[in-house]
Amino acid sequence: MKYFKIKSTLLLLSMSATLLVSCNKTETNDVVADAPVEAVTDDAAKQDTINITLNGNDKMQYDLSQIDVYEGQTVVLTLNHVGTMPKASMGHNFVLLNKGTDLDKFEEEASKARETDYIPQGDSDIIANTKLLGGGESDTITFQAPEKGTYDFLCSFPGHYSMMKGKFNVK
Ligand SMILES: [Cu+2]
Repeated sequence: MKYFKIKSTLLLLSMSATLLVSCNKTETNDVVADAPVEAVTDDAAKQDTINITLNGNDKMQYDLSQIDVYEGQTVVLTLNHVGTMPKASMGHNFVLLNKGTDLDKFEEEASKARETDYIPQGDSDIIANTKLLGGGESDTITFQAPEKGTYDFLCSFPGHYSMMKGKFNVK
C-alpha cells in the first residue's frame, strides 16, 4: 500500500515535470519561430515589386510548389526552362488561374489550343501566363497580384499539370 502511494506520487511528479517541460518548450518555440518570420514578412510586404524565379526542367518539374506574394504588389515572374529538350516535346509555361478554376476542365481546353501554345484564347480563368518555352529559354512577365487568396498555377502543356502545378498565395 505504501509502495503504491510512493509510486503514484512519483508518477504525478514526473507527469507535472513533463507538462512543465512541454509548456516551456512551446513558449520557447513560439518566440524563436515568430521573431524571424515576422521580420521577413514585414520586409516582403513592404516591397512594391516582388521578383519570383521559377524553373522547369526536363523531368517535367517546377522547382517551386508554393509562391507567396502580397496584395497590391507588382509581380515580376521569370520562368526558366533549365532543361535541353525542345518546346514540342517538353514545353513549359506558367499559367496563373482564377480562384476556383476547375483544373481538369481547364487542361482539357488548353490541350486543344496547340496553335496558341496551349493557351486557350479569351479564357477568363487566366490571370497571367508566360510564353511556352523549350530548353534553355526564359520568359519574364509582370502582373498585379490579384486580391488575397489562394490560386493555382500550372504548366498547360498537355499532360504536364499533374506534376507541374502549385499554389500561388496572395497574402
Ligand atoms: Cu511543362
